[in-house]
Amino acid sequence: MAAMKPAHYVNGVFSTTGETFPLLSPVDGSQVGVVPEATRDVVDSAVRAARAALDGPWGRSGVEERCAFLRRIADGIEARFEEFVDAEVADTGKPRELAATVDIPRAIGNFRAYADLSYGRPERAYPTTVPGWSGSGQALNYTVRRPLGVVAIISPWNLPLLLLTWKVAPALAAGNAVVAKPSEETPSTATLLAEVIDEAGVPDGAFNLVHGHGGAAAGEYLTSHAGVDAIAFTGASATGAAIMRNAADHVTPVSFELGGKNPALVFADADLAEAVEGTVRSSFTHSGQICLCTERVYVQRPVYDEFVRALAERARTLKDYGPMISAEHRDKVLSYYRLAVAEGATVVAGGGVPSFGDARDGGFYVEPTVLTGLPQTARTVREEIFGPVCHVAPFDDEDEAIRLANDSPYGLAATVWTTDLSRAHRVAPRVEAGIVWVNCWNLRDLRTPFGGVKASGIGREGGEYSLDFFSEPVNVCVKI
Ligand code: NAD
Ligand code: 6OD
Repeated sequence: MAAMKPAHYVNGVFSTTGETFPLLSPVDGSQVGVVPEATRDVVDSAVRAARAALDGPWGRSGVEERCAFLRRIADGIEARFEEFVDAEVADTGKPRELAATVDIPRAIGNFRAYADLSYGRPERAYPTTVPGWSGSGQALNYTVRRPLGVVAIISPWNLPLLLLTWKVAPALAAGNAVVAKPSEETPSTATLLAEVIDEAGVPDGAFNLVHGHGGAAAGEYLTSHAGVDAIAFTGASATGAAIMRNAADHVTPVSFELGGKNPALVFADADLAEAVEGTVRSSFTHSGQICLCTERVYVQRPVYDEFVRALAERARTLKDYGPMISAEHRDKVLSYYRLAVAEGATVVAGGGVPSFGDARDGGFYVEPTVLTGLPQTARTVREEIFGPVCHVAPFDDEDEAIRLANDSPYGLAATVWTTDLSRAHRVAPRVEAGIVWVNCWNLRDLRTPFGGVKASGIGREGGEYSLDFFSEPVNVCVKI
């Protein structure tokens, strides 16, 4: 595998100066590259480059031109598709099929979707008459949207390019200048993206990329910078809280996509085989390292035993799964496996570290795990683990199912499994979550609102919701 060469990209120039840290493969723990750590000066120069871009050709660009850039970026990623897949797999260890069918195609899709959505976006006009006003008393009010300015984008390691471009595409479409910082664990596809953006001819400074750690490092330098006009962040809820404290000093607006402890509600009338397969996908895809993954499963009592048996059997047969992102994250997940047992859980599948008998034994793997028997108050049931694990508990009726689903500090996503259409429509709106899937999971339409309630986030992304966040309306009133 070619060594990964992450680099900063500031004002159209790539650089790797200064201190570095090693990039490890989660598959076998080997070093696959070195990452430059951005100093406060590097971050500052990126913010200044972004500000200057707003005063230059980028700031004067029209939506047609920006949409053309977005399409060129999508084409550029497509042209280097295999390279992007290789880089995403090297950084995350995720199965190649996942990167090739989800991560990289969605990154391309994000740029194409926002090219379409922002080009077709209407502005509003209001013909106004105010009786008694001097003269005609008539005016034309029209509302135009202008970019926020310099936008900081901070992204996590689990879907590196997908989640970075999910923000970069609408931010650029709306005319902002961007300073992005990807996770320190997954810098490679972000660097390739900078290359593609450079090749697409996007004016210098419109997109800048800095690498490095979060707290007391590049992430914090960026989100506390007085020159940043807005922050779009995806990551853990605790990190969101820290960023918000820094943002408060400059009253910087934030859009937050944060953690989850997502419930699945399986009713006795569900197609059980479908519900089991759906839960296998929703709990174990990318080894549970997707914010939308199910970690709490509530099953109606008549089918509870059968569901647990079938889910555990499927969990035991899973073979081609990827590792945790790092040794530190593996240790965190394993500490929850131990905590669950200490809290009184029955481990019906997994619960440990797999043995492969090959190089993967040096990697950061944990077994897909199914737990039962814990009270709703257990930390294992309340805290986000972000690994391939779910806890299954029984319920008796609809009201109890909804009460259990909502008894959480989080509210990102939920799934409801039922063949009763009326029940689906009754239950879904009562679940405290930003996204509720009925008889499916993670089926995405990029125009729909995406985000969480409670500790799972602030605001919505997707479609016009992202374009709204990345711009602000200005009303002009012309007396006629
Ligand atoms: P994280 O919060 O540790 O890190 C995310 C990013 O924030 C990284 O780039 C990191 O360097 C940076 N960061 C960390 N501390 C910072 C600080 N003090 N100031 C500024 N930046 C800082 O999250 P993670 O471990 O990379 O990702 C996993 C978490 O992200 C989980 O909680 C998961 O649920 C959440 N997540 C949520 C969504 C969503 O859409 N709601 C999507 C993906 C991941
Ligand atoms: O599909 C998306 O648009 C999205 N934001 C997914 C987030 C997944 C979290 O890990």
